[in-house]
Amino acid sequence: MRILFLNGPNLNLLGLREPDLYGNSTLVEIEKQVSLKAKELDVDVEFRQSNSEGELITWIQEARNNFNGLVINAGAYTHTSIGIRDAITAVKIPTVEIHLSNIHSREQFRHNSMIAPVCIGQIIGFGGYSYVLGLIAIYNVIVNKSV
Ligand code: CA2
Repeated sequence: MRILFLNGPNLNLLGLREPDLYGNSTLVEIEKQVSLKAKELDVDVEFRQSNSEGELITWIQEARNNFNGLVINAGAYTHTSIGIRDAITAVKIPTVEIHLSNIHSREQFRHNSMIAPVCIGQIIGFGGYSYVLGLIAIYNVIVNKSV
């Protein structure tokens, strides 16, 4: 099983700025935690980050032939991007939306997710552990689908 983790804008700054909001862990440290769980589950994981909406859309399109599932923290594009939503719809691979913070306890403009309706579900508010939970969630969806 192959799972693609996508990260949107500014998530490359994790652990380096705004630790009160997003914690002290860098994206690389979070990825290490995910990789440990992935090994346990015998899953291959790949991590990518981009500040560009178009690049994220291209990666989602390409995932169709190469991955069984997608876990995405689209960052600020979560709240604005019809393009990312349309790409997820088009590829038809199971997708889990994740966030470090609880977007519902923050500013009003973060409450709406453009991509939520086309994802299986959301995991939000657990800091870096949202990524590990995202892996467990997508794994369960794919395994249960194939039984
Ligand atoms: O809570 C999340 O995971 C978010 O996707 C993070 C996004 C935010 O726009 C979403 O509303 C919720 C922001 C990511 C920016 O990350 C930074 C990390 C360190 C310093 C500055 C930004």
